[in-house]
Amino acid sequence: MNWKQNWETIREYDEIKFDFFEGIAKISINRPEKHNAFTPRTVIEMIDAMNICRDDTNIEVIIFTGEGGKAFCSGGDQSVRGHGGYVGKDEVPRLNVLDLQKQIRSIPKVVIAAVAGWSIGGGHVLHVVCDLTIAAENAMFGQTGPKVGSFDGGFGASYLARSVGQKKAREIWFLCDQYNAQQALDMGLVNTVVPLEELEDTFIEWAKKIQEKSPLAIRMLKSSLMQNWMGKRESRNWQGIPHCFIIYRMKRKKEEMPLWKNVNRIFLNILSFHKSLATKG
Ligand code: 2NE
Repeated sequence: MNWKQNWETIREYDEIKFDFFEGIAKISINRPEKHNAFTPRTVIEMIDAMNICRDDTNIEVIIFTGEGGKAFCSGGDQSVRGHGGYVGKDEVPRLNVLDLQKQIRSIPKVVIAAVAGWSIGGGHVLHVVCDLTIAAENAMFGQTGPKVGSFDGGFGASYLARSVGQKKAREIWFLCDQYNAQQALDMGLVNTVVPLEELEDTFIEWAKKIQEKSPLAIRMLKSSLMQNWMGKRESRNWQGIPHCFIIYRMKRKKEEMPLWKNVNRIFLNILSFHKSLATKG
């Protein structure tokens, strides 16, 4: 499967592609010969690309995908599993895929998984933690961890259960069955299913719809939806730090979209009203 748009390379990597098109960044695992299984290097590269996405104000929406059209990602590369875990070329046994998952959850921009072919094991968890999933008709989903003596007890279990319910999540993990795109749609695992040749058009169309909206409203909503899912203590951290920072920034640097200036002003007025009540009380 070749991409149709004229994507411009943001940075060259060994195991991923990192491209840009009209405000959209595309992070694509580039190991089609292994169904895009990830090694420690792949994860390091994806984390680096995500850091760039966070800081670059030209990047508004992020797409996670895989090269080749036959796999989104088949999880951890089993051929580099050693005694201490997954071992990279630097011989350090670690994978750090949880760091990447946390980054996807916390980045204040929408992350869309565009899934063609296999989304399996740790590759399945990657799409689960993305904000939205667009599946091509050839997509196949499932967990395989228990078959290879592995599991994801973090987002891979708890957030999956939030998405599809406890019974279904247990079925997915305990039976290690595979589900096609329609089954995934029926259980609420993905947002939509499209023909493979329409996958890129669809994720660009969805990204454009998001780009038209207030970035402040979108980032606040992403953060709020996360809090609905997190424990109270963790949630307070999320609520306080990024929101205060955003408001500070908005005060200093006027929001670029004129339409939303008023929304920000109203929001700040409400905050100062609450503050004045607290002072009076
Ligand atoms: C994905 C699946 C079901 C596809 O099957 P099929 O028959 O369409 O393809 P095939 O022939 O199995 O795969 C094509 C090539 O890709 C390699 C295969 O070994 C094969 O290579 P060659 O024989 O042609 O040289 N390949 C595929 N997946 C790979 C992988 N994960 N690591 C290394 N090489 C891989 C089928 O390929 C499959 O079941 N793959 C294994 C899925 C798996 O077990 N993933 C790891 C789960 S654990 C995990 O990801 C994890 C975790 O549990 C916790 C934390 C972090 C990660």
